[in-house]
This record gives sequence, structure tokens and C-alpha cells, in this order.
Amino acid sequence: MPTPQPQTATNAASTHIDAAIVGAGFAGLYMLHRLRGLGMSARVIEAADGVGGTWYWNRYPGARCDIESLEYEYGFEDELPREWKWTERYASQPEILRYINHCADRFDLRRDIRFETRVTSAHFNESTNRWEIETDVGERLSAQYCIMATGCLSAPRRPNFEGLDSFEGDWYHTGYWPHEGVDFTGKRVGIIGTGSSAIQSIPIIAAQAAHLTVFQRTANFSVPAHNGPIEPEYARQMTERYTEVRRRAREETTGGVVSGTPNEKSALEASEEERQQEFESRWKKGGFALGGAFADLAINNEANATAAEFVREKIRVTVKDPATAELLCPKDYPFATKRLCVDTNYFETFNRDNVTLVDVKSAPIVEITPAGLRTRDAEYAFDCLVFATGFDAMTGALLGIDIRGRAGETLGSKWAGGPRSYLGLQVAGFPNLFTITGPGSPSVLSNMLVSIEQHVDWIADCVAHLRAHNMQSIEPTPEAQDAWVDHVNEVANFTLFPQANSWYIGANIPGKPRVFMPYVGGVGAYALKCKEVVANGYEGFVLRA
Ligand code: FAD
Ligand code: N01
Repeated sequence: MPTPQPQTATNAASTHIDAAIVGAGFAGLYMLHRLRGLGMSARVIEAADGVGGTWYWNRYPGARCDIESLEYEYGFEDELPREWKWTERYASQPEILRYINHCADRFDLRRDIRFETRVTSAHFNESTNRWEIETDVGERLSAQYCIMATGCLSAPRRPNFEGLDSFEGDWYHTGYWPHEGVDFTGKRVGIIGTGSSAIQSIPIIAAQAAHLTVFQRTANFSVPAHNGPIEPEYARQMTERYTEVRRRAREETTGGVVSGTPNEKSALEASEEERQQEFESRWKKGGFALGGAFADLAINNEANATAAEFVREKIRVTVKDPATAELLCPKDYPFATKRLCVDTNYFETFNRDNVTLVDVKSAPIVEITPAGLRTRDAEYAFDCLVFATGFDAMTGALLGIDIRGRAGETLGSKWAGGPRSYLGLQVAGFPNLFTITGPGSPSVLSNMLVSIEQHVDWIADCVAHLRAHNMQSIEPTPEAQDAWVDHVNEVANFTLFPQANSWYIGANIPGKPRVFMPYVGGVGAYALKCKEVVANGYEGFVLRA
């Protein structure tokens, strides 16, 4: 196996490798494995001191996957699913992190990973056709290919509340949680945000804290996980037909999961009784099953309203205080147009005496004070604050690096009006730069493991093709990119997704261009398009000898 060799030819201090991979989450690890398989020298650079990405950083109480564990795992190798046994339907963060570490060892990946190193810049050198990469520890790499496995939800949004530095208690962000954990016993805790991270952590923090105050700006749709041990017979069946399960997930589904059958019927064609039955049976199944209750929930406001009202009724029945229940009912965007949350006892938690819900839409947070927090209407005292305020999603980690392509043009300037990419894989003007699950691909709208593997395989096959044909570089044509961006927008606008102020559309970051970033056309259709592009001789790309 070739290992990176220091070279003196072009730059005394830089290490020459075939490929630099930024990030050691699920994507970066599999990319390294595939490139090694091609006999290439590759190096992963990772800011953390361990593998895992999302599952390394997000150690807040209650963190777990919302895609069933038996589908949220690697599928590229047949033995892995047989040798790894998940304990729960939705695995917890520690268990997923153990799994990723197991995979890193199983495939002997660590020796090519540089930990505790952040890539600060990546510049394309047009005379050498190579990427010159710099890190925060002064290391330089020169690589023919630069592969960004930097993650879609890996740039936590640092709270920028006035006065944060004056806070005398402890504060945490769910996206970079202390490794040693936090004991909230006897503490007065305030949590800001009610997205997936908050919804998972609130029940657990509430059970520990003396008092928990939840600051909600936008109520969220959440469905019960019904988490628990995996039924052994179900696990056996899934493992036995694993190859077929993964093929179907990749080729035949919208979201990259085979569990849960989407109903092809319109909600508006069903009788009221039929609708309720369908919703009810899916609510009982738990997880994302409810999202597939009817075919038109994502595209027709009237149909969607029936599901939205079903969830609101569940909230009203669960939460005893009618005013709190009403505040928890999402009303200003369609059902599931923000990432649907999957919870364990979230709404029930508001029946506890030590939990208070505060609406910060009507009276926003004005500042953090030394003793706690002040909204327009009141002051609150806390020992600890938890920011579950989310991420600069999809573009944050990429734009955190000074990436320059042809003629020194920065990715930031190319994306000033929002991300533009061909297939979410490459950007015009940035040869040999790949973005795994980049904007313009299904990525965050899917089971990410399926989308990650599809992208890694596509990139590895592409690189193998270039090498086999003595090609030096690949990049999309501006025309192909424009056409794809138009298509991504067109498909998104056909759905109800753009009606929500979600992170999918950049609405959570003040000043971020409002562009629907993921591709909503579905995993199967997208994978087919990627295949066709290759079959047509890398249609839309320019390959240079
Ligand atoms: P990441 O896991 O985000 O890894 C990216 C890595 O790149 C990080 O380790 C980061 O430190 C590193 N990095 C970034 N920039 C640099 C730099 N400049 N230099 C060096 N290193 C850098 N998806 C699902 O499909 N199902 C789920 O159930 C699910 N649950 C989730 C739960 C949480 C709490 C969150 C936040 C996300 C969840 N996701 C889920 C999405 C999740 O991000 C993906 O499933 C998947 O883990 C992403 O893997 P990745 O390797 O692409 O990126
Ligand atoms: O972040 P979010 P997240 N004042 O952006 C609020 C994945 N994930 O970390 O909606 C007051 O969803 C903000 O309010 P609003 C999953 O893909 C999965 O929870 O902007 N409030 C919102 O309530 C998910 O979608 C799991 O009005 C402020 C919250 O903070 C993605 O990661 C678990 C505020 C942020 O919610 C991100 O989830 C965790 C302010 N100034 C994460 N600023 C699973 O279950 C922000 N907010 C698998």
C-alpha cells in the first residue's frame, strides 16, 4: 500500500499524495478505504482527535440516530453487518461512535489520518494541476485530488447573543459537547432551541435538572421513536438480505430507507376515517413512517394540513396544560418541511413540574446576562445554558476553508448567491475538487449513509476512470452546472419545502442566501442520473489529459 512520500520537487515542505480527504466521519473514512483499494496514496485530515465526525462531536444527552440502526450503517461490505450487532432500534451516539471506531480499526484506517489538524486553505495550482493544502499546524500537502468530506452538519452555529461572555454559569452547544458529559443534577438550566438536538436532550436534562426552561422560537413537528431493543428476528432478516436491502435503498427509494412503505394514495382521496387510521397506524410504528402516510403530503398544502392537524391533536392530547400544548403546536409551516424530529417523551416532558416553556417568538431573547438571560419581557436566572441552536448547514464547513480554484477564484465568491454545483459533486472552476453529499445532492434529505456511499463510490470510480485513461483532471462545465442548479430549484419549488424557514434553505443563518440546498428529487432518481452521466462519457464534465 503506497504511503504518502515527502517530496522536494515542487515544495520542500509539502507532502505529495494522490488525494487529500478532509474529514474523518463516515464519508472520509469510506473514501480513504476506496482510494486505498485503487492503490492510491491518500491522507485524511481531521480537526478532532478521533474518528466519527457528527458522532464524535454531538455527545449531548439523548443523541441518537433517527434512521433505524439496521439501515444507518455502512453497506459496502457484506461481513460488517453480520459482525456488528446494534442493541437498539435507534442507536445512541456512544454506540454509533463505537461502531465507527470499530470500522476504522477493521479497515486499518488510522495510519493515514492526521488528527487534531484543521485544513485552513486549499488552492488549485493551474501550472501543476494540483491542490496545495495548508493546515493550522503548518503542514502542507500537495494532492492531485482534494475531497471534501467535511460534513453537512459540522459547523455548529456559535450563539452570537449579546453578553454571552458575561455569563457566570456554564454554557454548552449541543454540537460540541464536553467529552466527560455534563451533570445537571440540582441545576437551573435554560435551553435555547427546539430542533432535533433539543428535542432529544430536553427529556433527559429535565429528568436531572432542578428546573429546565425551554426557550422556543418555532414549534416543531415531532413523532415518537418508540425506541427499544431490536427484535432479533427482524435483525436476522435484515442482515440475511442485506445486499438486496442496500441495493433497494440506493436504487428504488426516495429517502434511502427500505423500512416503512410509502403510501401511493392521495390524502385528499381518502375518507376522514381512512386518513386517521393511516396516520394512527404510522404514529404507532414511530419514526419517519408518518411522513409516508400519503403521496401528496410534501406537495399539496391541503393534503399536508391533514397530517399537520393530526400531529397537533396528538400534542394537545399529550400535554396537559392547554396553553403550553398550543404553544408547542407548529402552525406556521407545513408538516415535515423542516426536518421531522423523532423523539422519546418530548411532549410528555412538558407535563413535569420542573419544566417551563417560554415563547421567544413573541418576546425574543435580548441578551445573556451574568446571571442568566433576558427576553423582551422577563429575566431568568440559570446555572447552565444549553444552546441547541443548530448549524451553518451544508455550506458552513466548506466555506470555513479558503478554497480557491482556477484563476484564484474563491468558493466563497462563486457561492455568494448560494451554492452552485453539478450534481452536488463538483463545482465549475474547481478541477478535481469533490464534495461528498454536497449541496445539490439528496444528502440531508436521505439516509446519509446511503448517500455518502453512493457519492464515495461515484468519486472513486471517476478517479479510477481518469487514471485508466491518463486524464489529469475533471470539472463540470458551467452550462451543465447551471442546468443542474435550475433543476434542483425547479424540483424544490414543486414541493412545499421552500415554505419553511428551515436550515435546508439557509434561513437559520442571518444573511445567508435563501436557496434550497439539498436535491429533493430522491435518492433513486438521483443515483440513476449519476449513472447516466457516466454512461454518457461523463456528460457535463470536462476531462483533460
Ligand atoms: P461528518 O460526520 O460531519 O464529518 C465531517 C468531519 O469533517 C468532522 O469530523 C469535522 O471535524 C471534519 N472537518 C470539517 N471541516 C474540517 C477542516 N477544515 N479540517 C479538518 N477537518 C474538518 N443523518 C442520518 O442520515 N440519520 C441520522 O439519524 C442522523 N442523525 C444525526 C444526528 C445529529 C446530532 C446530527 C448533527 C446529524 C445527524 N445526521 C443523521 C447527519 C449526519 O451528519 C450524517 O449522517 C453523517 O454522520 C455525516 O457524515 P460525514 O462524514 O459526511 O460528515
Ligand atoms: O438544529 P436546528 P439542531 N433565538 O437548526 C433555534 C440533524 N440532527 O441541532 O426554528 C431562539 O434544527 C431555532 O429556532 P428557529 C437533523 O438533520 C438529527 O436541532 O430558527 N431560538 C431551532 O429551534 C437536524 O435537523 C438528530 O426559529 C433560536 C433551534 O435553535 C439538524 O441536525 C438530532 C435562535 C435549532 O434547530 C440540526 O438540528 C440532532 C435564537 N437566536 C440533529 N437561533 C436526530 O434525531 C436558533 N434558534 C437524528
